[in-house]
Amino acid sequence: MEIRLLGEKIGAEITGVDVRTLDDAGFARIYRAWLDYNVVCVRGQSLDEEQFLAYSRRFGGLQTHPSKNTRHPDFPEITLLGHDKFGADGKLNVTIYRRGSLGFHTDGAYNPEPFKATQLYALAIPSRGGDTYFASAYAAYDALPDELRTRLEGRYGVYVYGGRRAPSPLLSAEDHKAKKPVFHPLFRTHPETGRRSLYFDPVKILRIEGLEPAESDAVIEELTDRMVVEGARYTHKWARGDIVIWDNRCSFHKAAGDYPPEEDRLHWRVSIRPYPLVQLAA
Ligand SMILES: O=C(O)CCC(=O)C(=O)O
Ligand SMILES: [Fe+2]
Repeated sequence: MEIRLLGEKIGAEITGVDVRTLDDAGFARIYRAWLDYNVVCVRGQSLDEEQFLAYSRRFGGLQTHPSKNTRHPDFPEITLLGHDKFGADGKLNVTIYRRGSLGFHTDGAYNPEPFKATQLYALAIPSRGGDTYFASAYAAYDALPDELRTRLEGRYGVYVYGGRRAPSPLLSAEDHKAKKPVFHPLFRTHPETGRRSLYFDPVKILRIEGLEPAESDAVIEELTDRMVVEGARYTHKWARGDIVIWDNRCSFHKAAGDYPPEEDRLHWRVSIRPYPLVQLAA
């Protein structure tokens, strides 16, 4: 197995493994690389749904995503990305095409305990475009001006699915109404690495608790500008057979949303539960 850092501080590539036959020691190396580099790509895999789920479960339990209309019909823990992009009328479904491309974000901020990780498996990749951008939330925290960090210490962001925008068509109207805003501290300590990071998602945030609306909006804007730090980024260029996992506790990501819409860009996607944490053999 070879592990190679591809990006700046984050984003590692793993080659020379078959995740179907990976032993515990091999898995521990991948898991540790993932904690160190926040985003890890295992290249060249050839998996069916059961095999993808079995490998994903090694990172923790799986959580079914709230978007029911993009669930795999036979494997509800799998969300289908890019599938059924054209409606019966032949029109491009922009919600599917642009999913994840609205802005840098972290998955599951609308949950009381957000997903620990998201993992994608690439089934089909377009001839150009369709990258995924990543940025380190540790670096974002480290780079905050002292004044801002002091002002926001102990403050909470309030999040809901869809954030300040109109309800997303990915949720039914009922499911959307049932969603209660949740609170997360803006700065958090990673439960496995002990490192501090910025926890923020401009796509799902409603407000910063305890600030007047104008100040809350201004802080949201400022954090949006500061969440992606130069020198701590990784752009993933997909190949078919890639498995990419990212850590939602310490990184941000965004789909480029720019590939030729008439081409296929298909993934299976799973969300990993926050707890219990994985215990690795020594
Ligand atoms: O399709 C991608 O590149 C990433 C989409 C995304 O944001 C996600 O799956 O959480
Ligand atoms: Fe996402």
